[in-house]
Amino acid sequence: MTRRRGRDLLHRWEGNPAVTLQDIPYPCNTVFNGCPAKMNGEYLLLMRVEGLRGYSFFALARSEDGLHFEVDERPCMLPAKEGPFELWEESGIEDPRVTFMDGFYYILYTAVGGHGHCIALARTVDFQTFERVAVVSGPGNKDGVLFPEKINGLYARLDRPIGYDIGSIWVSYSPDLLHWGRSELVMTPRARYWDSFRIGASAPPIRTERGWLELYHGVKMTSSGPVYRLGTAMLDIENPAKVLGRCLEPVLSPREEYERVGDVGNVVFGGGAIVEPDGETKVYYGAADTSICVAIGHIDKLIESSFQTEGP
Ligand code: BMA
Repeated sequence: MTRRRGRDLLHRWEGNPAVTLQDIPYPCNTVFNGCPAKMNGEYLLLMRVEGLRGYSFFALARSEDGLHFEVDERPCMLPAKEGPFELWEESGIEDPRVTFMDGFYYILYTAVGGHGHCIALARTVDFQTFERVAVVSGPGNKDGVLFPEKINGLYARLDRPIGYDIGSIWVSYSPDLLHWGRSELVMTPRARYWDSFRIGASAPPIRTERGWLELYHGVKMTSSGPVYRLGTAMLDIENPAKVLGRCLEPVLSPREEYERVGDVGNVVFGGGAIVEPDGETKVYYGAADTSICVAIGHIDKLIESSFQTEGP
């Protein structure tokens, strides 16, 4: 008997979408994507929301089970209206990615200013007040994710500079989180594949016994526009520029109506994951730039997917 394969390795939560515009207690345009964190046993989701004035800011949702969320009464972080960050954030802040390290929740996010997209770093201990640390890239860079520990004595991040119009994933290092360098190429788009047009890190890297598991987004350009999917790669623990494995097949593709249709259709845009003690992994993703959804898999299967070699 032929084995019938699942449509995707990750299984959608049947209650999807988890957060939509209707869940936001104030007027706004849309909900894009979010990154999860756990604090004192509570699940938090730091979300990119677009307000009526057309720029994005961050809002916080809370949950006891990581599935049913309630959104706080007010946005938690707005674009800076004064000081050195004002210029960098004049058109909004986007795509926050949270990493817990040394007692702080660090947030790499995209600062959208008059000169383009830059990566900025903020930190918080309570998700109520956020301290801006620094703008940590020049314009033309985004999709920054911080590793949860130092590598060979240095902080490390993945990011996505655009060179010759090609978006690839790079790694950079820093002694103090402020000064970054020693940049190396990690992965490029692959001609013809689901990730042929552009790629970027989606979730902060997850330490596993086989290496750093990276959930990344890949874009394929079609005659009716881009399709955003989610895939896996495995990076060497000591040297993340070394790719040990990379999926051939995405682990999540836009198939449901809420992923196909919305402000930007055909988008599943990963934001982060929570690995539970039993290995169950909840992946949070933006669907069609209109809601935030949850897809669930086992960490072992995700690891396995990053070493996939079979398939025509
Ligand atoms: C990226 C970001 C995301 C968005 C995605 C798909 O560049 O702007 O927030 O979900 O595009 O439109």
